[in-house]
Amino acid sequence: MSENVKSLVDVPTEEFLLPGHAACAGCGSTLALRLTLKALGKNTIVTIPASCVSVIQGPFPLSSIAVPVLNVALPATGAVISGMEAVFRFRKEKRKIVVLGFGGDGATADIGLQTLSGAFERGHGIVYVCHDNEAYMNTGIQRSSATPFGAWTTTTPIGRYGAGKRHFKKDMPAIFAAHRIPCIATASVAYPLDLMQKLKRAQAVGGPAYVHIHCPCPPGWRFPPSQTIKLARLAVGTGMWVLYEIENGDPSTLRITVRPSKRRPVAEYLRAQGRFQHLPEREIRQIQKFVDENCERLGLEVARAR
Ligand SMILES: Cc1ncc(C[n+]2csc(CCOP(=O)(O)OP(=O)(O)O)c2C)c(N)n1
Repeated sequence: MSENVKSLVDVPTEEFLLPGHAACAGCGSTLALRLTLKALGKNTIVTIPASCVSVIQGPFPLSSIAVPVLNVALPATGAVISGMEAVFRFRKEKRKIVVLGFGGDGATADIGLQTLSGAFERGHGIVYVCHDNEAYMNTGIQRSSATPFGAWTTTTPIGRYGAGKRHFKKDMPAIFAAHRIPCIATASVAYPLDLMQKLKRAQAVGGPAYVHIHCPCPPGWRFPPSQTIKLARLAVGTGMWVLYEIENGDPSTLRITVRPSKRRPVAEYLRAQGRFQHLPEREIRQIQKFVDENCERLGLEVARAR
């Protein structure tokens, strides 16, 4: 299998997420899992905290995941994968086993942040993927700290008791950059080659690696299942989600990997989803300003299409 996934011919043909899983149609997280396992290969052990993915994999003893899987409590992933990696190291394991954590944004940005921060600080040889569908989807669309500003969720309602989420999305890659781990990357299910390339690199660095994948969710974001890739691409095309990688948390190494030729207005992305339908123009402008500033900070200085 090629170490690089630069073109379609390099894509591994082996599948480790098999048909018959229990995901919703158009689920971005499922695609992220499929591509992640494809890139990391058969010597992967995946640890999954409570999330949509722990349901998607199927009920015990049946599973659609064709590598060893460990289901753990929502806050525990960082601690579990640290321990697993330490045992392999202690035993001088000869096989190159990839110790993978695969958690949602709730598990990563909120409930499991402490154990993950500890794992990164101790420098374990782990790969952690956040499949970010921007809310606690498995329990019925509650807001997480990764939910974007303005989004409707069941805990950020619209109407008498609210106007959608009032806080901006927490910047997880920046938080982990402050841990100075060797490899941090953002990815999108709309750019599978870029995504797999980043996972290959995450696997190769040997130290902690963090890959944050943007994963549209049709029922949670309120859009038709056929539009998942279109929306994921629009997130990148508007600058709502920027694809980059960074080494050792050093800002001078930050490299944008997918650069839209012209950045589309964020309104195009927001208007395509039911969760943002209530937003007044004033708040769309507020989001545009936030996105413009973030793009500038990351060095994505492409002209905006009008
Ligand atoms: C400590 C703890 N709090 C709450 C729950 C209930 N719970 C199970 S899955 C889940 C949602 C997790 O959300 P996220 O990590 O974003 O993954 P997603 O469901 O979106 O895939 C919650 C809140 C739990 N299992 N453990």
